Amino acid sequence: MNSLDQLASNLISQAKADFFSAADAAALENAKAKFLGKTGQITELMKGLAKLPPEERKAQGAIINAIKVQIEDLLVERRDQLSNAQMQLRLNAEAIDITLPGRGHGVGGMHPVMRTWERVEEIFRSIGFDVADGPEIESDWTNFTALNSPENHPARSMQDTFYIEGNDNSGKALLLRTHTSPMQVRYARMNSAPIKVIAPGRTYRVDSDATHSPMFHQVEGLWIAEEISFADLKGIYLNFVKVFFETDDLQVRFRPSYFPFTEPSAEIDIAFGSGPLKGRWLEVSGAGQVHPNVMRNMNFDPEKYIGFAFGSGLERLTMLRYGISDLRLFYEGDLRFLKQFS
Ligand code: 2NL
Repeated sequence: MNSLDQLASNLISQAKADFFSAADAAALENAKAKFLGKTGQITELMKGLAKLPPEERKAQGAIINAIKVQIEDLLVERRDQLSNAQMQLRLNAEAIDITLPGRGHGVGGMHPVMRTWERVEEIFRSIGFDVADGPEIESDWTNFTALNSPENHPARSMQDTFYIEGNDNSGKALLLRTHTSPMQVRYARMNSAPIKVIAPGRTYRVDSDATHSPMFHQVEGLWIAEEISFADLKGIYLNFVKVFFETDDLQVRFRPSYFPFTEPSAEIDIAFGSGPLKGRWLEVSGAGQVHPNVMRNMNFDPEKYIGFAFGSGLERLTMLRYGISDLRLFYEGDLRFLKQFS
């Protein structure tokens, strides 16, 4: 064996020992530098070729190159080994037990206020009322003017109503509806008598405390016909609360009140004959005979037709039905509360 062959076999066994004792990728790269780096042994041998006479250079060059290729192969082999080991560690650490049962999908439930909304629709549909749905962004005219709200009424102020920046196509102010009455105005203007409609939906007012939310739900009812009276309205409302609260042991009373859109106006109170709220008069709705100005704005002749209207808060009805004492529970999204209704 000549000296170069000896050197070759030494270098290769040394590289093999160094590479395979390197514990990780960083140690392996250090070991690599010893042989293949700028000042590594192979590189030094290559440099030495320049000093040789041309006839020896070719043969020696080929041998050094062969050593280099073998060392590079060893390097690649160890790199693969280390990265496979690394991968195996990760796979073990991140192992998942595919025999475990799935987590499943939680069953969603309906929000208690939505339950009330659906119940109210169902009850009024069952006695021939239509259900109207419409925009939450309304014009000042349908929300206030058509409903006989005086131009300087406090409800119209920025303090009480959410106004939308900018105007509609005809330059009129836009706002978030403060009640669902504007939908009834739209409905009445599009239909002819007799009219029996409810308008449930979201409404908005600048108001936020323990008993007021800036967004709340309302249901309004409108009944326009030729020969109807407060007695008919009372009958319909009594039927509604009896079905809604699932009891016949219930009284209804109308108490004089004031609204700009009705004349005369009343508050509707109910009293349960049994249960935790027994004997207490509870306000559940505002109501009244639709004001002649409002009848005209809905294109009905107030001399020919009579209109009755009422408005109730869906949150209020829900609280009474389930015995909920704090309005804020509806908007907090706390599952401990919500799950009780699903
Ligand atoms: C309340 C008061 C009320 C109405 C709503 C109404 C609708 C039209 C015409 C006339 Cl289109 N009136 N709605 C009437 C009286 C009272 O609600 O405090 N609700 C919670």
